[in-house]
Amino acid sequence: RLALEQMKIKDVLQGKAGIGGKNKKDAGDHKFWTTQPVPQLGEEPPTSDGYIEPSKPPEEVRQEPYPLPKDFEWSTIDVDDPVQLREVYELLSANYVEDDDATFRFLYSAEFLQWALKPPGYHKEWHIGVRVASNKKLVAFISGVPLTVRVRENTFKASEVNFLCAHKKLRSKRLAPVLIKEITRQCNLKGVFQALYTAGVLLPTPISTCRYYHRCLNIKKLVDIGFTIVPPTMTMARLIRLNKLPDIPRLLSQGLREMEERDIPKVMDLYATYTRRYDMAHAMSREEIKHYFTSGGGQGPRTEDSWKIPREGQVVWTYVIENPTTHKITDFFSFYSLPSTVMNSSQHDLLKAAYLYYYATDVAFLDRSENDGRLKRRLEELIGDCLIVANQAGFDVLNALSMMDNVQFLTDHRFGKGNGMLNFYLYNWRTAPLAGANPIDGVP
Ligand code: MYA
Repeated sequence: RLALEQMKIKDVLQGKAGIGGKNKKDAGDHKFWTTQPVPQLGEEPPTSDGYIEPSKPPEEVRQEPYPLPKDFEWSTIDVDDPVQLREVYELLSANYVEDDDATFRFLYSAEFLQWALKPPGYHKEWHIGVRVASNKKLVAFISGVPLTVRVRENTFKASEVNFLCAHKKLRSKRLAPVLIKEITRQCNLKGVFQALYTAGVLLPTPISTCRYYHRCLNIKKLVDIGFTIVPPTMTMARLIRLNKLPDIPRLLSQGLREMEERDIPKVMDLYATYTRRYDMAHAMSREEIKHYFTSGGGQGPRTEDSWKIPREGQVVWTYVIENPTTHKITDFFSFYSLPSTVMNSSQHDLLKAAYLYYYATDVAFLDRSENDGRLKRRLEELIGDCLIVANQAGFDVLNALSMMDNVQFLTDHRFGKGNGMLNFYLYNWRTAPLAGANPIDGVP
């Protein structure tokens, strides 16, 4: 454990650039963000929750798109058109988030983009591109998708903003503020006045900051590409042995299997009850449960041993535990695939990363007296199988954030501390900083 903690684990993910040093600006330096309805840096935490600016009636929302620098034009992207989806894929694969020393860059697959951009109720107007007027080349993008979010005791409609990207040749030209204003306008036109988003950079003002943790699976490859190192006190062989996982999930006999459509109502109940533990959660409808847990590329027929069969283009993996006697769904876990391009390795060009997504267990609903230690043990069992499945599916690493109940199993399952941080933000909503269910390392 100690050795693992001493390893240098690369910062990969939306964690990207850390929040420290070079990203830090004084509050007054944020020419754009000081004009926006967000809590400003250094402000006292609010004593009550609520919007910052009131919603407007539709006729008061600006009707014309914001002006772009000359030579550029707006373009609504139709992600159902394979040509346009490919354009977004290509823009992001060459220009999206990189780690601090430009070793890894996210490589969202076309299947992932479809999954992320087309949840139930999505609006095509919230998939916004910028093209060069003369040759129509796509050079910038921003997206929003609708969701219902609960923050403490308030539940409201919002937009989750993601995939903000400007071509490398168009950086530092104040294009990002125009993209953000345009997505805001498009959300407002649909009656949505709140948003949530995450970023590695420090902006005014995070409601929470999480750290990335990484569980190495394919040790040799991760060492080869500089994602991690063999600590001086160890050998490669020993490191591989220490991180070796069983081939077969342990919970098969308890009813572990891939989630199927018939499980949707039960998973929905379990998800809804479990996420009440948290101060902030995505309130998911039945259709959203179906979308986020059972769709995305590569979904196929479920068979008894389908956990062994890698499916081309699969985005999300969800497993349930169905009690063989009562047929109750007692637990589930999920993860999604988000590879990164390895930029300067002669041996490998792709880091196959899985990201821990949602999980829940009904052990959490036991009385506190009965629960003692059981929740931690159950989560360890579930995530243990999650690691086995991810490893069998060919992933090199499983990433997780210091959020939800993750601190209960990160250390025991040999997750190493990454240097990436992810800041969570709310637009036009005030709330005191969220402590998360379990603070870790002094990071809320
Ligand atoms: S996070 C992922 C962001 N993408 C990347 O990191 C990909 C690689 N980088 C780039 O493509 C560019 O560097 C981007 C900035 C496009 C990010 N979030 O145009 P500029 C502010 C918010 O000259 P550039 C994600 O997708 C910056 O502080 N603001 O800068 C979630 C400065 O403002 P201020 C950012 O580097 C996105 C201004 O932009 C970010 O050429 C959520 C400079 O503009 C950032 N990640 O381009 C967006 N980076 O002077 C907010 C820089 O004030 C959504 N800036 O400091 C808000 C909710 C909207 C909807 C509301 C509905 C009601």
